Amino acid sequence: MVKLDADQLAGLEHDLPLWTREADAALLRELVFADFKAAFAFMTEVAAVADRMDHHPEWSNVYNHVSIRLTTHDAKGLTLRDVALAHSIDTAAGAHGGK
Ligand code: H2B
Repeated sequence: MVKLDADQLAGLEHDLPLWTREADAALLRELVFADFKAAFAFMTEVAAVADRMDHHPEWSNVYNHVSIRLTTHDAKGLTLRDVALAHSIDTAAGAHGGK
């Protein structure tokens, strides 16, 4: 897996506006749901997608709040796998009322 180049990194702002970036290392998103059940349903859906992709988020959950960090461990930075997973997460978040 190849790390994103400077142009690709710059394009993320437009492509994934709900995510912030830790330099070339990671994408970050904080989500809030109606309650714990909604947050966990979201996480369950993302877990299935992530496992199919063999690409897994770093995340934590406190009640209705989910913090997510995406990075590619093998590449020691951001790759297109993180971008693909971020898009899937945005879709799942929308479906579960995450803000
Ligand atoms: N997830 C992430 N985020 N980065 C990786 O490099 C990675 C992964 N590698 N999930 C996969 C699993 C690897 O460990 C297995 C053996 O394919």
